Order: sequence, then structure tokens, then C-alpha cells
Amino acid sequence: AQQLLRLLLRVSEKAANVARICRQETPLFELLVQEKTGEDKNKKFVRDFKTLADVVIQEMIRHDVCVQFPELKGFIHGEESNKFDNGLGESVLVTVCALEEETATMLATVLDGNHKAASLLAAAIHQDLQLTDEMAESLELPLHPSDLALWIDPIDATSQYIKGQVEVVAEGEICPSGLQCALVLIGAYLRATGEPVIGVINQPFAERDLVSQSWKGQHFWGVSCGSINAFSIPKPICHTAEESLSIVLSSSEKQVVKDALTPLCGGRFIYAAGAGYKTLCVILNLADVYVLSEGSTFKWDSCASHALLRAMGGGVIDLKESLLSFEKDESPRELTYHQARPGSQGAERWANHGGLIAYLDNNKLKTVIGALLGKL
Ligand code: 2IP
Ligand code: CA
Ligand code: CA
Repeated sequence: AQQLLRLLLRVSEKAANVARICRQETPLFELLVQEKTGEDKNKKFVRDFKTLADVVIQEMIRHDVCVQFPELKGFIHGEESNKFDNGLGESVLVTVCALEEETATMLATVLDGNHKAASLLAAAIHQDLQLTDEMAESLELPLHPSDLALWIDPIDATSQYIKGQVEVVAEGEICPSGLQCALVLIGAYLRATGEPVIGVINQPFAERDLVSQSWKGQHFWGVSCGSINAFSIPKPICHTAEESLSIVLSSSEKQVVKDALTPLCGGRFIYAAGAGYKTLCVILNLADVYVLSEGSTFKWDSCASHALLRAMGGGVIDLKESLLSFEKDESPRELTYHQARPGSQGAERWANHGGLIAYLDNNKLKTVIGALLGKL
């Protein structure tokens, strides 16, 4: 399975390349933006966006993983469906073909005959990219691909990706919005138990070169299975003396939740876009916890970062369930990834319905749950 980790790192980097290319060509980008309709719609947004970049990236990951690990076929899930409607009112199934030329031809039909854009994209999709990560390469993992399944969010924080604002913040500071919040998320979980075991997060727009105006990305990974816990992040320093918590929230978080958490942080909440990005802030120790009371995230939003947090000694818990178990003196309930919610349709089947808390430090998690008890 170390081969799988290396492959996931490689495809995440290819995905980041595709995301960057799609933004570089403005006319291409405008052409790509579509609105979501029907069951796949994320209820959170009045207008949600579906970009060709999303669909293409997900299909590329699916394709590349299946070529090397046929046993994962049928077990690679993601946010997007591969049906894409082009500007001519035609519906095209986006598939990554064996040959670059074939993929370019397929993409040209999606792109209203824009061959230049199609071959650019196809080249990025079929790029033979090498990525060296010594630690990931030397890791021995007691995992078999045939026991695993994947959740992919090809681009998280799509609205930030589409707006494309560039926020200037100092290194090590949280970016409340902008391109930096857009992430590629790939998580692997155990088919049998739904436990997240491998997480790869790629941030395509991490840093901008002021001279060339081009973007550089960065990636993070973590593995947690049995006694093996490994991750690519420098171990965070725990500030045990600090009495105030730093809490990152969605800008749409409910007032009751903020009122309940105010005593923990003096009301100094941090707001940032993107479910993945907020969790990354916890991973990077830029925030202690990410609290979300609504069921507005999905399995593909949390799986990758959940695996990373577990590897680091933290996790992501189901907020509603954990409040119930807290009352019964039981330990908080970690999210799982293998079971659809019965009675729900479309994307809602895979929603993290009870809300969530992402954390690194167990004591801080308990403090937060304690503060929310009886308040929701
Ligand atoms: C979204 C995205 C949003 C987030 C929402 C996710 O995923 O991460 O930013 O809302 O929960 O489902 P918020 O920023 O308020 O936390 P996507 O962009 O992939 O639809
Ligand atoms: Ca998402
Ligand atoms: Ca997405």
C-alpha cells in the first residue's frame, strides 16, 4: 500500500496542475463554469458551481488509480458525477481515455470545439509526473488495496476557486478566503469499518511568485492504521499553558453555537472558507478546533483530513452523536465513511449530518463538547 500512497500523492499533484491550468486561461475558465442542478446540489448554496475542472480531476484520479490498482475499481467515490453539459445543450460523459489524443478529442466535444484548450487539458491529464517524497516512499504499510475505498473531493471550496481572489497573508496565518482555501482532497478508508486510513491534501494555490505571477502548491499526507501513524507535517508544539482556545468556524455558523463557544475563546472566532481548509488549519495547528453544527459537509470533504488528524493523534467527531454519548459518559464518536444515510437521496446520503468537530488535542475536544452540551 505504500505504492498506493505514492500514487495518491502523484495524482493529487496532477490534479493541482489541472486546477492551475484551468485558471490560467480566462476564456477557458469562463467556459467551464456551470451551475449544479437536481439531486447533486449542495443545499448550502443557492447557486453552486460545477466546473469541468472538478469533473476532469475526479475522472483523472479514478483512471490513474484503476490502472495501477484494478482492485479499487468500483470503490472510488467522489463528489462529482462525470456527466457534463456543454454550451451546445449536449450532455457528454467525461472519461479519461488510454491515449492523450483520445482524451483531447473527448474534451473538445465538451469544450464546444475549443481544440487548443482541450489539448492543454489532455496534456496535463496524461502528464507522467514524478514526485519524490522520501518518507512516503520508505513507509511500510500493513494495508491491502482490496480492503480500501476512496473518497475524492477534486476541488473543495469551489466558489473560492471560481472567484479566484488572491489574499495576501503572512506565512503561518489563516487565509479567510481566496484561492488558498481551494484544496484537492483524497482519502482512503477501510471498506469493512469505514475508518479513514490514508489522507492526501494538495493545496494548488499555496504561494504566488510575485514576479512571474505563477502559483506554487504544497501537499500534506498522513497514514493511520494499527500501530502505524505517520504524517508529513512537523509535529505541532502544544501550548498547554494557553487558556484560550482558537476556534475556526464557517462564516455561516449559527449564533447559538457562537454564544456557547464565546467563553472558550473570548468571542475571538476565526472565519475561513472551505471545509477542507478549515480542517487543514487544525492540522497545521493554526487553530485548535474546527466546529460545524450543520450537516453541510460530506464524506468527501472530511475523509482525507480525518486520516491526517488521526495519524497526528486527533480526529473528526460527529457533533450531535458525541453530545449524546458525552451525556452517557461514553467517548466521542468519530465519523465513518462506508455507510450511506438510510432514507436520504443524492448527495445527502453522504452528508456528515450531525455536524462535526475536527481536533488534535483530546482535552480541547472535551472542553468544546462540554461547552456545547445542552445548547444545540
Ligand atoms: C464546500 C466548501 C464550502 C463549505 C462546504 C463544503 O465544498 O468546502 O466552503 O462551506 O461545507 O461542502 P463553508 O466554507 O461555509 O465551510 P465544495 O466547494 O466542494 O462544494
Ligand atoms: Ca467539498
Ligand atoms: Ca468540490
